[in-house]
Amino acid sequence: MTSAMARTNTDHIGETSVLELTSEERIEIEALVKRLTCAGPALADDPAWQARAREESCRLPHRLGSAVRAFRQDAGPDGTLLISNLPLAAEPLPPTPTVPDSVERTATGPAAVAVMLGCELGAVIAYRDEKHGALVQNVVPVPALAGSQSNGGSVQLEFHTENAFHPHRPDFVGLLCLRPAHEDQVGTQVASIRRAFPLLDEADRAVLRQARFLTEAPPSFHAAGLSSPHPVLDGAPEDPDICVDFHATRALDDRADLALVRLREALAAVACDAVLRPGDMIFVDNRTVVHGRVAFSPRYDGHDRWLHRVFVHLDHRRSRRLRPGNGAVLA
Ligand SMILES: O=C(O)CCC(=O)C(=O)O
Ligand SMILES: [Fe+2]
Repeated sequence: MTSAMARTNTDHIGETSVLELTSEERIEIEALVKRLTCAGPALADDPAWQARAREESCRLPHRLGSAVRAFRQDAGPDGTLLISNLPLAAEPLPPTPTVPDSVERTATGPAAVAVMLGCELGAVIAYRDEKHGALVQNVVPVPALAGSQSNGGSVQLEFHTENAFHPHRPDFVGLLCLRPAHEDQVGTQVASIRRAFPLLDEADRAVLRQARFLTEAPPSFHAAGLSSPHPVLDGAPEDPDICVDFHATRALDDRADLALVRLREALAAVACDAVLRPGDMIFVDNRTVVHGRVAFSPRYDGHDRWLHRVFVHLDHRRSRRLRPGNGAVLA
């Protein structure tokens, strides 16, 4: 195990789970990928292909399976699992896309890796109103979105729970790096409420547990959405879940706003940067961790930073009402 996670605050050297695959394990995964990319119709959104990917995911290296299982049981104090040395495509990578709502429909090697690992963790799902409902989405800088609070932007992306407004938000977000940024130091930022909670006083914790906050849908969602009033901290009083988006969540009163400001400070104090390299995939526990990204300077020259993103639910059945035909896409 090595650590690619650099803490911004060295007082909080963490227990981040990092699994570096051996070259033998990488070769094992390559064989599964080969079967998935050759089998027709190799389309990531085809339920038959997804079933094959689920089947092949049972053959992932044992060490990877057990790391994922342990992470699912308890994502740990940092709530992230970084898997490195994953195989990417044998053929040269095409230019990084630059269009909004870019997705990967073809079951390419990297798409197969992202879906298989997602299947190992749970059910891979998407939302009809976001990125065309595609299971494998591209996180790439887009000229028209440069200043936006979306993954197509290049300004600092505020800490957020993924799709915080949504009652069936993902349990986990997976990000697989295909190509690093030109600057090479563009970090996905993560901050765990388990680390930040001790920094909050009891009065702020109590306010954050009350339904005194509203959250809007992110710009990537093409249908407007607004949550009902919700708490930001929920669940076990001593080990709560977090649901907040520092761009899209607003407090309903001044005291709640103050608690939100202090929560943001506490999260910033424990934040760490994960600078993903090609072949790195990070899973973020969306119940206990908020994530964001540092600002960077894309060139839009086909060699910009490129990640694949997948969403995972642990209880597929719970969203059945929203999934027509029992498919993977929530309407
Ligand atoms: O660009 C990143 O590292 C993360 C972007 C993000 O928040 C997302 O794709 O959900
Ligand atoms: Fe995100």
